[in-house]
Amino acid sequence: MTNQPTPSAAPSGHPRRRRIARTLGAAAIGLAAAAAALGAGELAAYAVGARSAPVIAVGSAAIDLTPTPLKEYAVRTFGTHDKAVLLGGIYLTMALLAALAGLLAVRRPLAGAAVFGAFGGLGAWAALSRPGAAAADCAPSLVAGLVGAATVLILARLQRRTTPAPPPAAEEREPAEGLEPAEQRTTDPAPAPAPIGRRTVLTATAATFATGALAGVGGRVLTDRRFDVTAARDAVRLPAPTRPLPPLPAAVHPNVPGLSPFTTPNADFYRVDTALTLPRIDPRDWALRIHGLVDHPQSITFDQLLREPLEELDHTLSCVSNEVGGPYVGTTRWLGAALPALLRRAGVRAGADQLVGRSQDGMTIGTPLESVLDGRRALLAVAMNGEALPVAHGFPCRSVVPGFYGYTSATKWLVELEVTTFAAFDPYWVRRGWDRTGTVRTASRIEVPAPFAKVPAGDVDVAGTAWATHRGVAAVEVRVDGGPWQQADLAADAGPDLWRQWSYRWAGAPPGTHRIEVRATDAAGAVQPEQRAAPFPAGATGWHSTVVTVT
Ligand SMILES: Nc1nc2c(c(=O)[nH]1)N[C@H]1C(S)=C(S)[C@@H](COP(=O)(O)O)O[C@H]1N2
Ligand SMILES: [Mo]
Repeated sequence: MTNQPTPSAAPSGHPRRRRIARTLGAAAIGLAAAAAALGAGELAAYAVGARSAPVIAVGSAAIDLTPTPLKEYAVRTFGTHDKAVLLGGIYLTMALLAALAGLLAVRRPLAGAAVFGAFGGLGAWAALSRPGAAAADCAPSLVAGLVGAATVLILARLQRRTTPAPPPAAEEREPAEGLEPAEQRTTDPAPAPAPIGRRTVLTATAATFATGALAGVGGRVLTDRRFDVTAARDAVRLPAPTRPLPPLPAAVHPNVPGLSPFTTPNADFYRVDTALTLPRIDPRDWALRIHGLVDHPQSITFDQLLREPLEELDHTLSCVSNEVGGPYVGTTRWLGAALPALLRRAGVRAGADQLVGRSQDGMTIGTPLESVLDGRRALLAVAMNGEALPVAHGFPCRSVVPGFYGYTSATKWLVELEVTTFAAFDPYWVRRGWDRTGTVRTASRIEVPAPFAKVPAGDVDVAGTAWATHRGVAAVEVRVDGGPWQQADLAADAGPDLWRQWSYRWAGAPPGTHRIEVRATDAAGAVQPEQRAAPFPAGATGWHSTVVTVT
């Protein structure tokens, strides 16, 4: 059969090129409708709140539903970029589905619209499934679904009017041939509207896409601005601690170039959490509820918290997901109110054995209550390194309990403390199979020389950090090429809640490729085991090693 180009529409007489152009046009219609949908969703989120935006809601639900092994893989592979990778994946998937919905829509407009409706429904469900969600949170997704469906209907209708039913080429239309006349009758009631130029449709599609993208970016910017707490954070006047600590002695750091500083600058402190958008809490709206198995439930405002006696605590926080030699550990000087004093004021009842922290975004973190009350310096922290907590690290208040990984002790954006039992409640990570106690395992890492570094033969400085939080580090040993273990020089000990930095002079290093290994011994005398264990379910074990080339 021969192809008969229509007078105005075809970019060229060639059937294959015309078909490609139509296909691309249809896909573009889907993408434009998706952009319009997301733009509308972001604008609606301005009214409701950042985490109700469709992509954020779906992404947050995806994080919670991701099986633990996949989550571990993501953290291991993408590190702190895991959230960007997730969002990129969601946008890409949506773009593909939207393009397919566009292809569907030019043949069956209602089916294409239904895809967008389903998207909106999924987003609404995701938004409502978030902990503490309000009914209004589903609005941005519903708006997005409606706008997407309407847009794809309008654009698909325009597209169908560009070619007044050209006699289809056999290979082009065969499967749909039987349907075509019926369908055209239902959607294009006679008399058929005047045909319009292909260019018009293209322009409308591009304009829709641009408007949607602009609304999306603009909506996000406006929402960020509306819920911004930078000014409120800047306005926080931190009281002087009633128990100030002296500055750390310089001797805690073995002055080896390339070794990380003893105290981690706030900007470099690792961040691990499930928050796709940071909770932004104005301290004037914040209150901490202490309840559960207590005689006198409490509610404390931020001003009241700042009027409590504030203590300083130098402490090394680490993440259970940290691999051997990994970066998810940092040392900071916290400022905060003593957590045990507040719990005692509330009157902890007999039988309670778990303290559960709840964050504004619904995270739950459980700590053994006995440990919180055993005399260690557990804090409700309001500042790190002399600054109000950065928003990413829990502003305005988080808990800190030395000796535990972050996932069992360090609730950021803390709004609730519940005194309960392990039998009664499994917190977020425990429900996902992680160890319910989360005691920090002894760890040590080589930082200098860097992995695969080339160093000149002779004396080589090796240095790193080791931590066994709340037990303390008693010794660090280093060996080269599986030789005898040698004692490293430990820098000054600033306390058991802190990491300890160390150095070792490798005298007369000979040319060649060498493997350096490290292991630490905690203050109880337990030597770090050689056996490798993955972070799941209770923290990584094994010796860190690094390979260097001596030239
Ligand atoms: N609200 C909230 N608090 C949280 C988390 C979280 O996902 N949400 N993650 C925990 C984990 S796993 C760790 S390791 C620490 C990390 O704290 P940081 O990001 O300030 O380093 O926060 C803990 N507190
Ligand atoms: Mo963590």
